[in-house]
Amino acid sequence: MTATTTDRPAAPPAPVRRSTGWAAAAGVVAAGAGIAAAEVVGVVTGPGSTPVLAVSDLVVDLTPAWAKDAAIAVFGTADKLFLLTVVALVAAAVAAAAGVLESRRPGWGTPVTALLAVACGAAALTRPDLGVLGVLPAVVAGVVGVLLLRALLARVAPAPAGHDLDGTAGGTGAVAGGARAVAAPGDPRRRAVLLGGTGAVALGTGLGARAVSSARAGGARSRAAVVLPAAAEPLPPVEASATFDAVRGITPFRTPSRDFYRIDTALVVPSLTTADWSLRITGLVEREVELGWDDVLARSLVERWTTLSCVSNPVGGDLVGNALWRGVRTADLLAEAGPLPGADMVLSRSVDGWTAGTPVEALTDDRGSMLAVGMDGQPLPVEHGFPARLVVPGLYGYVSATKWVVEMQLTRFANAQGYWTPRGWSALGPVKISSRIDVPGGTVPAGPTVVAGVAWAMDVGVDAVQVRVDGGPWAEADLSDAGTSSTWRQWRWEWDATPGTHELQVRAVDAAGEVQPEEPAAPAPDGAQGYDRVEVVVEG
Ligand SMILES: Nc1nc2c(c(=O)[nH]1)N[C@H]1C(S)=C(S)[C@@H](COP(=O)(O)O)O[C@H]1N2
Ligand SMILES: [Mo]
Repeated sequence: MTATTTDRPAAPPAPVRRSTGWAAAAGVVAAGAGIAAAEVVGVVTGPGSTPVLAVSDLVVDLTPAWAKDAAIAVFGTADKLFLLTVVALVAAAVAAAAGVLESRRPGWGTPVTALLAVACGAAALTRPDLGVLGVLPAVVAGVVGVLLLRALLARVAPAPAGHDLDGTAGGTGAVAGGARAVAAPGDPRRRAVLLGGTGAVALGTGLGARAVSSARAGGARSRAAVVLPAAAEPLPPVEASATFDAVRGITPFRTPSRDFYRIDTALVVPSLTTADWSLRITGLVEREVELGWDDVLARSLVERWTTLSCVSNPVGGDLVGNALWRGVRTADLLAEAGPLPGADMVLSRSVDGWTAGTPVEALTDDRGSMLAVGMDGQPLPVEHGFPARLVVPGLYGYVSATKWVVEMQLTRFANAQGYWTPRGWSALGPVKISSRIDVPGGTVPAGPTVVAGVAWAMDVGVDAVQVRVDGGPWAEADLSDAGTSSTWRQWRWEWDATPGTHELQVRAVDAAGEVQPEEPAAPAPDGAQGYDRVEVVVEG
């Protein structure tokens, strides 16, 4: 719209350039209105079926490992917002081009818009959780987009020359009440009001439809109604004195649910109700099993502290959390179905189509893998998988921790792959031994200084944590009592800090005597490795 202001008052304005800006703006507004109309349809067909989300979801699926890694490295858990912004900008650019094209070659913008709509519809069809009706929003977006593009262009950037190109703002409160109110296409203010008004109505409609969609989504309401039965043998609470939580700045032993990292490919969190949900155990089994919510709660529930971590977590990163999970042992569930001898993988599937390939052994041995329904005594938060997810101690989330899980298919690694494997991540993902320095950081006064953090060596357990200053000898840190072989352990070490700049390093040793390797490795393809290093400035 800035293109409307006359840049050189002395020279007569160039008609083509002036209408180009309006045409582009009309294209963007028309596409926006189409997308908003699609959001309204999406209230019925599902929030994931609308063009913005269907396309973004597809982009997520097509994103290679390095790009995912880079996005997480730069944006952390704001990577989704980044993606949606990019998709919106690209869409706006294409829509602007369609507007300009249509204004110069009337009729040509239609096939471009239609093609875009078809592409959005096709994207929706690739979504595993949408049926054929999922294309409906794209169709509506296409129709609304084309009709509105023509209608708007006729008013703001009519093709033939010879219009009043006078740029004076003559609008005398002629707020666009309809096409007639803006009959003078030459008046920039009226054009702006028409486009701005239409855009605002579209934005309001789109956001309103989104709000209705999320209000209708039953997950949160269903979760509020859940009463979780206690575990058969509830764990005693972890005493504060068993932790190092009192150390200022240390990671608490238990990660509060609201602080628990969230990683998934879902742009709209699947919102399941316990009534909608069921889990099927299929594939290489003696008998298929299907369990509803009540069936799960009727079984004996176990409780276990488990530290969950993401393969994308860099050394020293925070894509790791520790919670008390409650659920049904996967070993028991699988036994009900009777895995056939050839099966070595469970391909677990989320309601949104995401999959993880987990060794059958990890789900049946005694490490405590479960179909979790509770986190820290509450039903799972919706974004952490309500009503049910898998939790497998010792494996990164991408090969095990399926949220909103609805199927466990017994299969073979030779025949199937989880979601991330064809995208460049290892088929197997045991969690690497790791340690992290939480405090101190930055600048500290000289003298006694607490160095502290967390370390984990999943399934084996942390036996020792060692710290060194400026590459000197390793010193033994104290370990907190809280923790098991399937959780992290907090550690602390008293350092007599001397003035100057120092580098602290940490490493863990597991109960089998394995020392955390120093050689650095990037997260892809199977997890980061190396020592966490922190530079500290000590003031004298
Ligand atoms: N349905 C679904 N489940 C998923 C994922 C996903 O993308 N979709 N991501 C996995 C990954 S990579 C990780 S690290 C964990 C993270 O679990 P959280 O978000 O509860 O911390 O979830 C796993 N489960
Ligand atoms: Mo992950």
